[in-house]
Amino acid sequence: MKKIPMLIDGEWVHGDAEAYLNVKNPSTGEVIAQISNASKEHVEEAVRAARVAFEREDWRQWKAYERGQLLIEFAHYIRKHAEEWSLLECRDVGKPLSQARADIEAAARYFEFYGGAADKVMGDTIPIEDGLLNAVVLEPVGITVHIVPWNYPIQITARSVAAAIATGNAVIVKSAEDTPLTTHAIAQWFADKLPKGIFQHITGLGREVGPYLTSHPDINHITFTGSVPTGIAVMKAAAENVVPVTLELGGKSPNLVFADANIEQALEGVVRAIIQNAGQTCSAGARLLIEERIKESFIAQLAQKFQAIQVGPGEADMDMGPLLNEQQYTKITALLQQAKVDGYVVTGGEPLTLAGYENGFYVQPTILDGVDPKDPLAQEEIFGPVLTVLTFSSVEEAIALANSTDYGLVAGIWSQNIDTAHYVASRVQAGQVFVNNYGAAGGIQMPFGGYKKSGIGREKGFVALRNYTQMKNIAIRYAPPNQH
Ligand code: TXE
Repeated sequence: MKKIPMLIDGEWVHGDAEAYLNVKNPSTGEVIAQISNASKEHVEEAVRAARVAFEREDWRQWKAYERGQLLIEFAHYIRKHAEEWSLLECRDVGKPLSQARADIEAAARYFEFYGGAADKVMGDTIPIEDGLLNAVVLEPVGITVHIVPWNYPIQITARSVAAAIATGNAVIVKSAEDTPLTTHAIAQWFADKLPKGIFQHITGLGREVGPYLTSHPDINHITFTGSVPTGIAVMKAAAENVVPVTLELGGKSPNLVFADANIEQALEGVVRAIIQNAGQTCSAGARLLIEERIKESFIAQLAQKFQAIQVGPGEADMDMGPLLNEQQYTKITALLQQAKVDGYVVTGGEPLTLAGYENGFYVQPTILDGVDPKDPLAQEEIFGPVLTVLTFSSVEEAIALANSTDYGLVAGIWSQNIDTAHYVASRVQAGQVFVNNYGAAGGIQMPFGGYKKSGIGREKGFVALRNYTQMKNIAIRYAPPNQH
């Protein structure tokens, strides 16, 4: 069995041989690799190495454009190996191959985008008085920790790591226990391109290894994507050492469909927003808010589309793949079972057993209707291909429903009325709002993050570079030379 080593201080390191963790292909249930469960000592060593690497003159001497060039070179490398890397991601996460291909391309674009930005991270000058030059300088924060979830491993690693390296930090990535493969591939590339200790990769159980990292007194920033409870734990650990955090904690994002929408466009958008990656997407459109007077025909057409969705193993590249693991599968099948008993299921609701893939974690794409807006099915992240329908009769009711959860990551608005679209966009509590589309093809350049419990701070786009820099104000007094 292939054993994936960690990258610590420029060395490939295995943990305790007794404590390897299995990595499974969700499509087949097969073990495809094993990873080490890092110890506290591994984490100590990584942080120590990162500090040495960050302080060393050779990293300091890298010019901003040289860091950028390296990231762009990496983007080219990723594209050259796109098919191989797509297969890796497809087997690791279970997602359909073409969705994995899109993730690989997105990762290449993050490295390209932040590579290009590296020498454009500019400070400022502030006019104060004659004889005083006041400069605001942006410096790297130091050691940045990146805790990555399993749903989009390469994209989520790429988006923060690229920004952190572009700005000159030393990076430690902790990949999710289920999905380390593409992060390991990234580590293999950086291993001999960057000074040792500038990029390190740690693997292991989040609940054990995570706190070693997040509570470490010598780290300078944490970027975390995952669940709200774990995000709170990360923030508490960081608070002990006054370490800043960027948190992206998922959502229960609404798609608001008004009667004047282009119905075919809205149907396509609503389906894609919940089916992509089997609904295991932080920004999934998990709630459909539909205007009462078109509800019946819209749901009937939607149900037909759901029934036509082909579910299969990632490599067969159908519309939808399996759930990630047994834990997600058990949680979601139990929830669907109860929804059936409660009479909410419009279509779907069943686990799926596929011939030849009996150990994969498949469920039917599902629509639920009749759920109380306060019910957990309408409030909490399910993280599966399950769409909860809620109904509104006025614009104000639509807005109130959209804002009725603790989350606020993304919202979709489907309307051809310019007033409705603008007004709702201005009232909806979400970090990203899409009108007559959902997702804008990945949105590498767009600030991404949440209102309310969906998180703190923003990733993607230029604004994310700020997460990895700290501001220094330098005031320089000068005078005519003859007065010295
Ligand atoms: O998440 P966790 P899990 C949501 C989704 C899913 C649920 C549970 O609803 O059903 O979370 O998934 C690491 N300190 N999202 O259990 O625990 C862990 O190893 C530091 C939404 O996988 O949040 C992994 O790398 N790190 C989300 C990462 O945190 C810890 C994506 C996420 O794990 C840790 C994933 C700790 N104490 C799940 N415990 C999104 N926003 O897209 C775990 N980890």
